[in-house]
Amino acid sequence: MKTSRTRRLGRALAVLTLLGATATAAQLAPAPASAATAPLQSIVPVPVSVTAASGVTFPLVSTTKIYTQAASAPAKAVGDYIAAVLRKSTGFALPVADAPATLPADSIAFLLSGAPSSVGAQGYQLVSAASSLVVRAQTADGLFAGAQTLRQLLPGKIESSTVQAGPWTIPGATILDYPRFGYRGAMLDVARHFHPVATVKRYIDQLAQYKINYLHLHLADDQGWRIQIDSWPRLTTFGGSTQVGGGAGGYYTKAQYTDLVNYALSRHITIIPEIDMPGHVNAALASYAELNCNGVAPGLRTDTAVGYSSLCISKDITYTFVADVLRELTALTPGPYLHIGGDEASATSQADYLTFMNKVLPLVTANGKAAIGWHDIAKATLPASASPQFWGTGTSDSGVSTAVSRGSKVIMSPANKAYLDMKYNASSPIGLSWAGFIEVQDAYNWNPGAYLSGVGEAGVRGVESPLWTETVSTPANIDYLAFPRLAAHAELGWSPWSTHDWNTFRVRLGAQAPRWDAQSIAFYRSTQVTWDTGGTTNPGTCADQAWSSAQVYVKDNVVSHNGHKWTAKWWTQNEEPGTTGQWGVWADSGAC
Ligand code: TNX
Repeated sequence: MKTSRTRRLGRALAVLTLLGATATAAQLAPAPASAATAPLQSIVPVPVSVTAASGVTFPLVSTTKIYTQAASAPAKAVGDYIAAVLRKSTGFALPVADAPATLPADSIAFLLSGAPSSVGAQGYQLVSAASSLVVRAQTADGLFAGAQTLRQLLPGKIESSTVQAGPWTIPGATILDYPRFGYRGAMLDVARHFHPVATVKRYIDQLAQYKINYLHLHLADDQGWRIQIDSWPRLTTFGGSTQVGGGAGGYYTKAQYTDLVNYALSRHITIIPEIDMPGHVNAALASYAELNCNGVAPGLRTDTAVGYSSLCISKDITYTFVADVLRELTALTPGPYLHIGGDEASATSQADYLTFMNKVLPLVTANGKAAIGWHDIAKATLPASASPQFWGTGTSDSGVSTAVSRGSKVIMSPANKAYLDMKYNASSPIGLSWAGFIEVQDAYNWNPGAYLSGVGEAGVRGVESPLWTETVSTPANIDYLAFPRLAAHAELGWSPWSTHDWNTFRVRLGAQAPRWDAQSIAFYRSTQVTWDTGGTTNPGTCADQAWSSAQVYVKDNVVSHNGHKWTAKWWTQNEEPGTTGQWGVWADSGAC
């Protein structure tokens, strides 16, 4: 392979750039040789800055203690949470206690003091040194984000639910980190196929690992109504009794839903309930004849057609119904948002749609909540507190840009980038394809802050990954469509755009595989990514020519090629071992 000096220099400079503006020389220090991908180079979403402390490690050992900010219940909860994660696989006791003034040896601490102000309300600083690992933040949200990074600094088997052999070594480093957008969401459609509480909790745990802080639940659609509403009980007892394909459906009682809300909050995730209206309402129309303009209830539907149902815009009872539902939802919702749907209302005339939204948007505000709606709601004149959620496949929408010019912020879910229910390719066993196929690189390669015309970074509230469930009925189905694309979206929502780089992202993504395997996440093993095996040996033996031109190698990866063993000195792609020169990226360690 021809490798001119200029090309190699260019590549070296590219590496420095992709490590981000705040990268330091220490970041380029050799990483520990044992792991498949060095932990400091495998964090998703990539932190704002990572500075390695050369030659320093923090060992997690049987005598390690976890200390949290004295007298802070939220900080203690973060300590208890991470202790529970780490105890399972290490078997260590890991007691959690209030932090003393001076930390003893072998401490992990979560402190609400001393963080640089740049961490803001959701960020953190993590310093791992020989005898302590200290996370500092201004809020428990920030401490929790730091705890997620801490998990990723340990080998993937830390995620195992059974005791594994150590050693559990964390590289010495200083990490400074805070999010690009305050809103990082995922949406789960529990209407098309009902997903029970345990499945949603499992998803919440998965989301939390990637610093996602909102879970939007699509609670009602044509095929089912999934949340108990006391003033309209048949919505669930009848309207919740089926789902796509004709299965039994189901719904959350208020107690179950509250349990979910609280579980999410314990993972620093706020649930946003969505009732889709005025379209997507067949389950409600089937449950109550009086909600229909003709007074006749249609039958329940289990097909996947859209755009045929509408609330009756001219009837007063429609607004009694909506007010009741929003009032009861508000009582279940500690978070700031209610989602009112508003998409694909093809059975509602344009004039009726505007009449409806002009009556319903103020009802949301009257409940003390801010409205979110699919971006179709921007056909109405929105209050600045309302957020349109963009789900189109183009890059402009005049309603959305007008709303932004009036002070609204957009949630970015472009269907051809962010929809988790799209197939990866033609052979994906589940998923839809109306917005196209979305491979991992497609899911990653777009800039939410510069995507829609007239909508700059400041007009964006954040990124959300919707998972519609027409074809999704099991936890394994969720895993397969969400992973790895959810991690790509999480990085778009959290990490500064200056760090955006597919070639480093795919390496960091590949390093998640042992974690997902340990958690039994049935992810899609895209061929665009080289998935780490989780072993402590590097790929390649002399019996097996392990070098592949299609692969990205990070520093210290060892491969065999042409009868020699080679160690990557640098980040490299397409650089054939054995091509030497001033900028060569492979060190020859001799014949096999
Ligand atoms: C469009 S996106 C819909 C949903 C479907 C989805 C399937 C949106 C706001 N509406 O009703 O489930 O496509 O991808």
